[in-house]
Amino acid sequence: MSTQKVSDIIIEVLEQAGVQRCYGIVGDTLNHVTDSMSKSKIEWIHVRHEEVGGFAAGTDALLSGHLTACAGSCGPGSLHFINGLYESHRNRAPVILIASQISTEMAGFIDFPQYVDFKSVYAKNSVFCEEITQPSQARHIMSMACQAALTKRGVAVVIVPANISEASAEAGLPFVPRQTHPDILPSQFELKQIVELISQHQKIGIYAGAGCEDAHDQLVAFAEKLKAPVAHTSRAKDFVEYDNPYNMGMTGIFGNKAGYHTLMDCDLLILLGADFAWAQYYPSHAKILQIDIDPTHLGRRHPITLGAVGKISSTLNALLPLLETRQERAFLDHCLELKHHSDETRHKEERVGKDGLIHPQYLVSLLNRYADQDAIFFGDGGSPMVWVLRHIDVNGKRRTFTSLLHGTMANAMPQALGAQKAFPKRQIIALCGDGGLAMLLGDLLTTIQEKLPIKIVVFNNSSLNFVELEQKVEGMLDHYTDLVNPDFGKLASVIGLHGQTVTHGAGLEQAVEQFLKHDGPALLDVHTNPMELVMPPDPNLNQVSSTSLYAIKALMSGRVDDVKNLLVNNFIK
Ligand SMILES: Cc1ncc(C[n+]2csc(CCOP(=O)(O)OP(=O)(O)O)c2C)c(N)n1
Ligand SMILES: [Mg+2]
Repeated sequence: MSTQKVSDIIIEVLEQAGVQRCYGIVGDTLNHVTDSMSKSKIEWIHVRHEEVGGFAAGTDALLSGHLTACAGSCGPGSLHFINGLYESHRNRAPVILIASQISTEMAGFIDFPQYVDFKSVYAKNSVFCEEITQPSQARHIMSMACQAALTKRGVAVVIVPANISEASAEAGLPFVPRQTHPDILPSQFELKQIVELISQHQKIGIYAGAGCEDAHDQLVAFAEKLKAPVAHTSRAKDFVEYDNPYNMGMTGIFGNKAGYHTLMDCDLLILLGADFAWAQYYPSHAKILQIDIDPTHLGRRHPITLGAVGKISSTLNALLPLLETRQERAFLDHCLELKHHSDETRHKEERVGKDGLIHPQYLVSLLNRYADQDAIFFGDGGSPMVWVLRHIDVNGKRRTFTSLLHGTMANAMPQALGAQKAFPKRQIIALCGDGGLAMLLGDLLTTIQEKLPIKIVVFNNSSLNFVELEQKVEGMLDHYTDLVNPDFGKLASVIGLHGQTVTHGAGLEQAVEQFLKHDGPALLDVHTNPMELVMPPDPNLNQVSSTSLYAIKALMSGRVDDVKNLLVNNFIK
């Protein structure tokens, strides 16, 4: 009977499932797998920290549409992926981790060095998590892992002990990973119920989520028929914001008044593929209709009146012919007026401050102006994500990514690496916090080694600013948020990137323009104003009075200038 080495089977199944790239760091327990991979078409991307590989693989998978792999050595090696893979899993990216393990005769045996129980680490953060304990299981387990990642959309983990990967397996049943693309629609009865509920309401608000990917035209036609304002979640920005006269932007703490009132003042709220978590931003009096591809999402964030399961584009296609075109647009016009005011305020913020002070909004408006029309932007958890969502305009080709489901720091540069791998010719821009970039700084070296010409902008505010501002808004004095930074521009130059540091608003426009044109990896370190509050759309009295409380405490401890700057920058405009 013919036999095949398990490591060769692993790589063969990965190729059958469409894997083109694998991110990781080698190690002894992984050697047979990497040896087999080196003879395949799969490209190995050598990162400096596995967490970076976990972030990069997820973005690569989401942008390329292909299953993407990570692989690590036993113990600390495969453990290090955890935060990047948490992010990727939450973003529903099809990724497979080959977590190599110490040989089975030692595994789990009285705390053998480097043994980590990967099942207990990854089981809850994956769509599949199994160990190959017999060579004969390899093809079956690998096929089901790839299939789960592709169809359930998330991270699959296969644990492979070193002695298993080098063993030979007899040819067994020819399992292969399968992927299908079913169209899912509510039943005819449910469609009728939806139409009836819509017909009973006048002030309709639409809240569009990431489920609206591929549904832009249907969504605009739906809003047009109902004369309904459309608010969107952060993850739906790229699919909803452009060419849409009904777009109101976002609600929630990063949103604006138009988005907020679209949800709060309607009498029927229609959730389309939206799973926004914050209950305080849902209306208390309105009826809620929810359509989502995932049945478990129905009513999980807020009680609803009616729910249906369906792909948003197909469901809207089915609903559109059943709906009358409305003429009444008072609610829409009110929201449009609010949107107009929010846009004006937004543009007013995009300026150089007194004495050349660089407002982060100004920096992002320049990136917005000079970036390519199909650029891909990444914002670090922290304040950069807010500026990306508010000040980058999309157009159907640009993409924006922020970490809002996992809410992690340090995602932007690693995710940009993965995006540049998926799209070598597109302009990839990472907007990084000074705290975020420093967290995974070692992988700046990956831009050189892997020849990835990403553009990195550092929002250098010498602080963990998002948290500092949270502390102030809660009326506390800020603690433990200071950062003592190097000159990031010089640091980048030393390791081989194009690096520049800008401290004054006067030279910023030219610097941004040239930096974006640079042919190779580049880093622009920009000293930005640390006193920029991220105000929610309807700041309630509580927050304003808490900020005043901070002001009183800061004054009492002699921090007069801090208070003055905070007031001037945020309240006296
Ligand atoms: C891995 C991780 N650690 C800590 C936090 C808590 N946190 C959220 S934002 C933030 C500050 C980010 O600072 P920086 O990257 O400098 O960006 P800034 O807000 O200053 O622009 C912190 C500490 C987190 N979200 N993720
Ligand atoms: Mg910072």
